[in-house]
Amino acid sequence: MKALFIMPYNCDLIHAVSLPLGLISIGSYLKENGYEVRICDMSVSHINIEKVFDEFRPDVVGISLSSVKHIEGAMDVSKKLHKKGVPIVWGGTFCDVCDPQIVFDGAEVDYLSFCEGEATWLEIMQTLENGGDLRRLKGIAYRDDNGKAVVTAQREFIDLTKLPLLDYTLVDVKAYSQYLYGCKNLVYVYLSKGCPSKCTFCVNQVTHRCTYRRRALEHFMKETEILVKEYGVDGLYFCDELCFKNKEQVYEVCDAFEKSGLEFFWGFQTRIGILGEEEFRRCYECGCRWVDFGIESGSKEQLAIMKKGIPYDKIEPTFEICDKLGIISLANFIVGLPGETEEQLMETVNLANRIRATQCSFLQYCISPNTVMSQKAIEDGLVKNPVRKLKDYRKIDFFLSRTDNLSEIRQKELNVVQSYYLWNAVFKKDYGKDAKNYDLLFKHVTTLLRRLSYLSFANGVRCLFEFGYLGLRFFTDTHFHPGIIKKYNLK
Ligand code: B12
Repeated sequence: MKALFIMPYNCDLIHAVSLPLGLISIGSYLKENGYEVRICDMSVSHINIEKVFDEFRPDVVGISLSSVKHIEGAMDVSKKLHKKGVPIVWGGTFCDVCDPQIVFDGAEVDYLSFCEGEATWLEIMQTLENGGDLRRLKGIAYRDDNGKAVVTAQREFIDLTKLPLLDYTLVDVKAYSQYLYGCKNLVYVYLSKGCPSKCTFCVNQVTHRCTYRRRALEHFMKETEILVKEYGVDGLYFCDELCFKNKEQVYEVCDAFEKSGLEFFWGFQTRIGILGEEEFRRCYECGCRWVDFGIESGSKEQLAIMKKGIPYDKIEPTFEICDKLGIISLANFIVGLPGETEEQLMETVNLANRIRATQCSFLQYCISPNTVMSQKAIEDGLVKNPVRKLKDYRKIDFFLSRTDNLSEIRQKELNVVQSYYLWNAVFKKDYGKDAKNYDLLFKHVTTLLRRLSYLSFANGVRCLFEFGYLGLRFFTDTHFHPGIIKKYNLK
């Protein structure tokens, strides 16, 4: 029995490259259980997927959609492979939050698989092997005879410590290496899943039901050794939504890194208030060079609405600690929140100006399917153009803001605030002593050049156009709106 997994072409042409960890995890699990697996990542190389299908002759095809940016590619691949007559299954974070009926009405897909894929896939393979009915499986959706979407019972989470090591031979690891923060060969990795917080804008409440689970550190260390020794990896970007739940976990991981004697830099995402100066110092000693914080807003009212739950008085001191230790600190904000006022945006900008973050990033709020915040905005009648068709999901874009502006702030003002900080980040020279000058610019240009090397002519032109369009927008927003810059005191 064979499964072909596909990471579709990504229409976000300037995105970062990331190992398809979800597919590698499912693939490793199936391999361990005796099934044959192939992973094709169309977001990092040019692949004739029909040719691969004809050569490999899989019994089932799985397509991964981690965000709305994969919809276009997934629709295209499904259309090409559906005629081959094997079941097509979509999975990944987008599927966890989408409306299944909209997906079935818009794409040639047979099943949706929700949340974690490992156990579901094992059952898919076993069921197909025994000639059973996939519609009996938990955690999926299928079309009934009238075309109506039917969702089966929810599947329990698995014990992550029981999963096998990630089998990196399933992909070409080199294709995912990135230049970033002084690393020449950085890749994304993960040690945990989920986050116990209940932030109303986040999909975590659906995807991980506010649970937090960790993988076996021993497994993670073995994988790290393989990545460093066999693939020359020199940087690890933890893509965990919450890398450390408490201080103990920091020391546990740092001790393991130190004991391993392996050399690499690393960085992670955390919440304000979990780690103090001692923990950040220990992290730095063990190679940590950057930390990503979700601050979201400077307005206490907005933070309360979104149930962010971070101690406001610890925001500034935390960035000071990072600055003192030489850790690159990234502060992420969301602007254009439902009902957000100009005064609240000013509070956010003031906070961004006060903290000593290496980089501040402002994303524009977009309706995100199945989140508490979006549901409320829909109920409050703020959303004029709700998603009705699969293609509508593609309008969700945190940079180009193609969905309704739900705040009380003019769209132009939101654009200028966003562009201003982004422009400054990209053209920022100094990213600390361990990083390169103009580190972010370097990263974007190298990613773009690499993408151009394998894109088709049409997509290459589209990629350049999109890159140019965004660059021009950020430039004009930043240089031709002195009134807005003065009004919000952008620095
Ligand atoms: C790495 C990452 C990226 C990478 C790309 C990942 C990839 N290869 O596609 C980069 C940096 C490019 C990225 C970009 C963006 N991302 Co992102 N990203 C992540 C991140 C941090 C980790 C994903 C991961 O590898 N997890 C670990 C693996 C093991 O889990 P997994 O991927 O979920 O896979 C499991 C299941 O989903 C399922 N599964 C996965 N694929 C399949 C396929 C099949 C067939 C089946 C059955 C099951 C299945 O089984 C897997 C194993 O259990 C997640 C947050 C998170 N921690 O999950 C956000 C996340 C997926 N990203 C998100 C967003 C919003 C974005 C952006 C749109 C943000 C932006 N700045 O514009 C961009 C989109 C651009 C793009 N190119 O996709 C959101 C998605 C929200 C949503 N509603 O869809 C998330 C959930 C973060 C969040 N909390 O908001 N991202």
